[in-house]
Amino acid sequence: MSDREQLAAVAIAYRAHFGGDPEVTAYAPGRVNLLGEHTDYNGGYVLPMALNGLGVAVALGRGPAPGVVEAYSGSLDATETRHIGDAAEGRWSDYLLGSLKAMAEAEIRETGLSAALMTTLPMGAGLSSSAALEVASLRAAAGLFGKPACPVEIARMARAVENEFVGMPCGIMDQFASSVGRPGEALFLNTRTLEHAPAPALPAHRFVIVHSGVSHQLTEDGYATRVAECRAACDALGVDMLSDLGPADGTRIEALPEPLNRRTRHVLGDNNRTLHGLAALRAGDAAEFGRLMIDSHASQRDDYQITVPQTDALAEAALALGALGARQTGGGWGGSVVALVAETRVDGWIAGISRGFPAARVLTVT
Ligand code: GAF
Repeated sequence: MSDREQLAAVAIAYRAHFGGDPEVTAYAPGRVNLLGEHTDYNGGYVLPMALNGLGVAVALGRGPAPGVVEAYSGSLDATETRHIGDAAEGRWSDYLLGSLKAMAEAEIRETGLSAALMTTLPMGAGLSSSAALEVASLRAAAGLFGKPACPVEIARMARAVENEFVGMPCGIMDQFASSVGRPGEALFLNTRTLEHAPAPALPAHRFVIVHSGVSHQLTEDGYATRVAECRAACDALGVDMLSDLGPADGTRIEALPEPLNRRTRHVLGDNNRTLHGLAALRAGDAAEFGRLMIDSHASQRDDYQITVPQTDALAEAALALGALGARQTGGGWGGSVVALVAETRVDGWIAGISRGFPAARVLTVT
């Protein structure tokens, strides 16, 4: 579905549920991350790409009552009624409530808000469905109340919603890619300075995204444990962020206790791979980019320990079927694998994956 079709669909869902037209609609895309996993909360580099046709649309109108946010998901056909004073409760409407409140708390207290959402992003696919919901909600609320909506500022606000309201200690990659990225174009981002630049596509090659069928849930413990391990490694090494470390620190890193040595090795390795990946994209070197993806998957599996047997098997089969590179993408513990495939081989490659992995689903080719 195009952005325009998703906006039309959410307006229809709003009308069907609330009985009138929305005052405003907004859309934000999901993302696939091509290189640089778990580097963002360590002040490192990332290389995500906002997705074409996979995202979240939000429709808003005033009412039903002061202080109330009535949230309707047209995708789930479910309603959740929330109050402005509510804390996060582990529900899908947390992302909506937190974002609307961040942009327009005073206005919600005065008039309340009716919100509908429609998503084409499967939850738990590692493609940033929550960031897209936050960014779309912030854009919609900014539009409704005539507030500024600078994309970098929206990304910062969305991350704050996730960190402070939802309670998920993520970095800024997902929200930045959703708010600032252009669908279909890779975006190189320095998460420490927020300097960013679009990266060129690889001629005659495509990225294919395959959902492994194992849905991850980042609010579970694993992600926060990795963030805490990185913090512990920083404390042990006397640095603010792992990206402060350089080649001269190799011996000190290897002397860290398990698993802090592995975690640090992964973060610094993926950080370097992201820089090299940018150079490979700029040079049009698909083979090199593929090698970096392969190394990144191995590092996620062996050092960061965030892959699952299904994504390991998919990444391996992807290569056996002729992909130049393949890796698990996103927060980890399942979700999607992204593979780099020569354009002429994409159809056969997809057929091979579909035969070998009935539980997997090809979500998009970009
Ligand atoms: C999740 C987080 F939300 C991101 O901030 C990032 O850390 C990613 O996992 C791993 O690279 O998507």
